[in-house]
Amino acid sequence: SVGNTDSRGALIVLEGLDRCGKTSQSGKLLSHLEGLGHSAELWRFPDRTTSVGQMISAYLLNQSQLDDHTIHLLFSANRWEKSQLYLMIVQRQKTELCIWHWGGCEGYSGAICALGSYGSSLGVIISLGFLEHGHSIVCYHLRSMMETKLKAGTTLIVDRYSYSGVAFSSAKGVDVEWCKAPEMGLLAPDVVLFLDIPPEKAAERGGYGGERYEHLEFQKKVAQCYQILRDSSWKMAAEGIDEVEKELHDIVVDHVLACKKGKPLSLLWS
Ligand code: Z5A
Repeated sequence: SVGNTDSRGALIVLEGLDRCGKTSQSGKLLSHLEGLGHSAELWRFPDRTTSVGQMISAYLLNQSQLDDHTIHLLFSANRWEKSQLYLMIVQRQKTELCIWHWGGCEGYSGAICALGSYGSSLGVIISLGFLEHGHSIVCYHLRSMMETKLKAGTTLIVDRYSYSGVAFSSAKGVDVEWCKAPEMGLLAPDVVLFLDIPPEKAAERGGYGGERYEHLEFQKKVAQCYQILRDSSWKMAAEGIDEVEKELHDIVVDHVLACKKGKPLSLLWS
């Protein structure tokens, strides 16, 4: 497990085939939790806003070609970059760009960790610390970090996670254990909500767009790979949009309350 057993937010992951309804249900879950007064946020992978995410997006849109192993590692890197905290400091005199990793910046790491949950005020305090030590700061950028958010009490509803990474790459023939390896050490979800619909039915919903994996034959292979990955802890939901919504509400609220009571965080596949 990671850290202590203080109250925290829950890590909720939605998985399934293309068009299974993850995006629709994620939005409904967010409204439901906020309506109950819980702090919650929506995340999705791939996060196409980062530089790694832009490479992934170009690949999915068939604008670039990448080896299957390479794109798998990029999807994984896209999760790692969102799980870590980076502080980017530009030193004016040396015109040098330094990127300090969370905890890896000697002398400041204690302060950074101690202030981990104070959001944007943290950036101001760290900036002042650097100024005191003779640095001239032009700008800083603080990436949100999964663990920090959870420990600050925010529940994260995540549309696709490592299971998509393994299911989609292994459907192309990449070894499952090889696919899991770069995901090890990321935070394990508190619950995986699998929207389980037949690939043929998913294909009928709103039609597929033009992205790389949006083909029925490939989605059938992905469905088989999800069967290998899933375990008894996964919660399955399959029926109409309103029924799925009701089913997920109760499951999610139970997990949010368990995490508020101090369920420890754990790591994926470790
Ligand atoms: N990928 C990967 O290879 N490796 C990785 O590590 C990760 C991802 C993270 C991009 O994902 C691709 O990246 C994805 C996996 C791969 N490729 N595929 N396939 P994305 O997130 O950009 O795309 P997506 O996950 O496939 O999302 P989507 O197309 O937006 O589908 P969705 O979110 O699951 O569905 P939706 O938008 O909520 O609903 C689709 C339609 O169905 C819509 O018209 C709804 O109104 C309707 N709907 C939803 N639920 C229902 C029910 N219950 N009944 C009837 N109709 C419904």
